[in-house]
This record gives sequence, C-alpha cells and structure tokens, in this order.
Amino acid sequence: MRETDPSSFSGLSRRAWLKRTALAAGGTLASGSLLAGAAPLPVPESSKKLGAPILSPEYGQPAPQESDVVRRPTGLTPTQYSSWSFTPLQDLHGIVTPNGLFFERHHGGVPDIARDQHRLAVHGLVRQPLLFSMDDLVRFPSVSRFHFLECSGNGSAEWAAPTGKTAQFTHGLLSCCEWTGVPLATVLEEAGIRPEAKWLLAEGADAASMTRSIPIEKALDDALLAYAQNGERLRPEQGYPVRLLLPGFEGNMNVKWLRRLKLGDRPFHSREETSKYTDLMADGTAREFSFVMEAKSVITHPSGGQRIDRGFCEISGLAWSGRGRITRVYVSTDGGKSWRQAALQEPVIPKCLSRFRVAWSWDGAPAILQSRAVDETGYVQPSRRELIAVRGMNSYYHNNSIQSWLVAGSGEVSNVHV
Ligand SMILES: Nc1nc2c(c(=O)[nH]1)N[C@H]1C(S)=C(S)[C@@H](COP(=O)(O)O)O[C@H]1N2
Ligand SMILES: [Mo]
Repeated sequence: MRETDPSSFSGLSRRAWLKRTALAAGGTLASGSLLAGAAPLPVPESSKKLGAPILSPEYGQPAPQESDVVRRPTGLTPTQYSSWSFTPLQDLHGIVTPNGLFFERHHGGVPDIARDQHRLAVHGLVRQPLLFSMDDLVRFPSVSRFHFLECSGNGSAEWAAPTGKTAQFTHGLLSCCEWTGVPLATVLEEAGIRPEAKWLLAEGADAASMTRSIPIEKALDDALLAYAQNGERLRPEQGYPVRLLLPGFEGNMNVKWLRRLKLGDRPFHSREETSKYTDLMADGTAREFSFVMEAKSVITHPSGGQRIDRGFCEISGLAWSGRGRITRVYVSTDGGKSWRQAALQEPVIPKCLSRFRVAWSWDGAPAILQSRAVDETGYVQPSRRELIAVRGMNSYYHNNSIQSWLVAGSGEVSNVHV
C-alpha cells in the first residue's frame, strides 16, 4: 500500500515544529506549500521500476546531484604540488567532514606509499631505538576520538580585506573527523624516554620530507599515531598509512606520512630550520611556538555565496577551540550591536567542531551576521579590531577573528569587514 493519508506523514509533524519555531522567532511558516485535502499523492516515477542493484558502485559515492559539493583550490599557488584545497563548509551538516572532502595541504604532493613497506623509526634520546611496520603499530591498543584539524594559514587572506567569497574559502582549511590511532605515549614508552628528552622531531616520507618540532608534553598528553579516519584507513591525502595527530595544535605540526620521530633535548633546527611557523608582530618581532589553535567560529548558513528568503531562517555554524570544549556561542544579526546565545548541538567534544544553531526571522532589511565563540578556559573569540590591536597587520597565521556576513536586501550573502 502506498502512503496516501497525509495526516500520517511525519513531514507534517516536522512542519508543525517548524511553524512553532518560526513563530517563536517572530516569523511565519518557514517553507513548503499546503498539501491539498485528502487527494492521493501521485506515485513517483522512481517507485514504478527497480532501482540500481547493490554494488553499483562497490565503493559508494554521493548522489550525482550533489556534484558541486567538492574541495576547491584557490588557484593562486604557482604549483598544485605545494598547495591547498578547501573543504566546502557551507554545504556540510553536523560536525564530521566526509573523507573525500577533508581539506588538503601538501608541500610536495601526495606520496604513493606501500603500506607493507612503510616503517616508522623512533630514535634519539630513547633507551632503545625502534622500527615499526604498520602491522607492528596497529597491534598496540588503539583509541578513536573526534578532533578538528585546522591549518594555521586558515583565514590568512582575510587580514586586510574580505577576500573569500564563500565559507569554503574564508574558513575551509578546516575539517573534522573521528581519528583512530595508537596513543603516541604508548609507543614512546615502549622505546623508553630518556629524562633529558624534551622535544620530538617528526618527519614525513613525502617529497617535502616535512619536519616539525613537537614539545614532549604534547606527545605524552593526547597525541595519536593516527591510521584511520571516519572508520576507514587514512586517505592518501591525509597521510596514509600513518600521520601524527596533535589535537588542537596547528595543522602543520600534524606530520603526514610519518616515518621518523627523534627525541631531543631542545627544539630541532639546522636542516630543520623550517621546523616551525612564526607570527610577525606589529613591532617587527616574531611570535614563535604559537601551537594551539585559539577559539574560533563561523556561520556556515547563511554564508557567502548563498541567498535567503524572507521569514524563518535557521542560522547555523561551527565553533571550535584547540584548548578544549566550546562552552558558548553568541550570534549577532546586527553587526555585533546585540548578541543572542546559540544552542549547541550535542555532542560537544573538546578540540572538536561543535555545531551551533539559532532561529531567526529575516525581515528583508540588510543584516550583518556574526558569531563569537567562548571556550572552557573562558577565552573569547576576538573581533577583527581586537585581534589587530594585539597582532597588528603583518601576521599571516592564526587569524581567529569574528567573521561577518552581509545579507543584502536581495537576500544575497557576502563577505564583509565591519
Ligand atoms: N609530511 C607532511 N605533513 C604535513 C604537510 C606536508 O606537506 N607534508 N602539511 C602540513 C600542513 S601545513 C597542514 S595544514 C596539514 C594538513 O593536513 P591535511 O592535508 O590532512 O588536511 O598537514 C601537515 N602535515
Ligand atoms: Mo598548514
């Protein structure tokens, strides 16, 4: 029997809910059109014949209609080998980034590494240097945890002028997934950490042989040797077969295609000169060791490039902090003059994206939408002016200031500075 009794559609109760929410926000019915009386619904074409069989394809793909939900490059880098691709945050729901949409940042392309050939060396200030195959590694007890990863260059093009047209380009060097791996502490303890060991050098097996200096406290705290993301082995772009995951730390320290960990008594330099990023301050000095990604947020709907209609509009976005849990997010629809506290979607996980939502009714007048995140340390996400007052205009990395989206009278949304 086909469903013909409209009163039993769960869609109706959803409409009823929407109506209540919309009315609470001072609006009218959010969307949809009235279903005429008790007339039987036509049987859709898709119900008149069999669909595609199983295994078409073997590895499932998104619906073809969703083909514009893809990673995108800026197209501004001289090569595609040392470049970025951005996650389409404006088209995603919840907090998890699908693996195929995880942002990319490679300094020497994506290496093709045979899982059974790959080795991870642990040496330097340890009692016994060790070499692990992937099989050796995954034999250790593992954990699975949800964490975001953000490139510290995320938003770097936004310092001087509103540049990115969409949330993808303003904030898309940001992704989040469930990582599975072996706690780095377990493997270091296996090798035996010498008391003088204070820093680690992590090196990747890519053409960039990317190296980074990692403080031992982080290594022993919550660092993971991650070999899986969202249930499957790492994607090649994310560091297959194993990467370092330093929850809450800037992206570049999360060395992919990890092949070597060397323990030392100080940060590594010499050939590893490039082993950290720094922030140039207004007075010409450089701030170094700015490892943690401070609290930040962005409204993903409505956001740049989208268009909204009058009436009910759910404002929704993402908030995150490298220091722990997001405790509150405030949303403004008047360019920061007044703020309303947003609802935080459960689960709210430390060092993970959190989804926030606020019910709003758009009256058709131009509006400036902003979000401001607060984390469990009490840190409050700064406005652009507040950030510049401290950091000046010479900085490139760590732009965690408040994003403003202008909703024009036409309903078109664009990136603005206020
Ligand atoms: N071996 C290696 N690790 C690397 C990089 C790299 O180029 N080579 N890029 C780093 C930078 S700058 C960032 S932001 C993150 C990006 O991780 P993703 O490509 O999985 O998003 O990886 C880091 N780890
Ligand atoms: Mo990065």
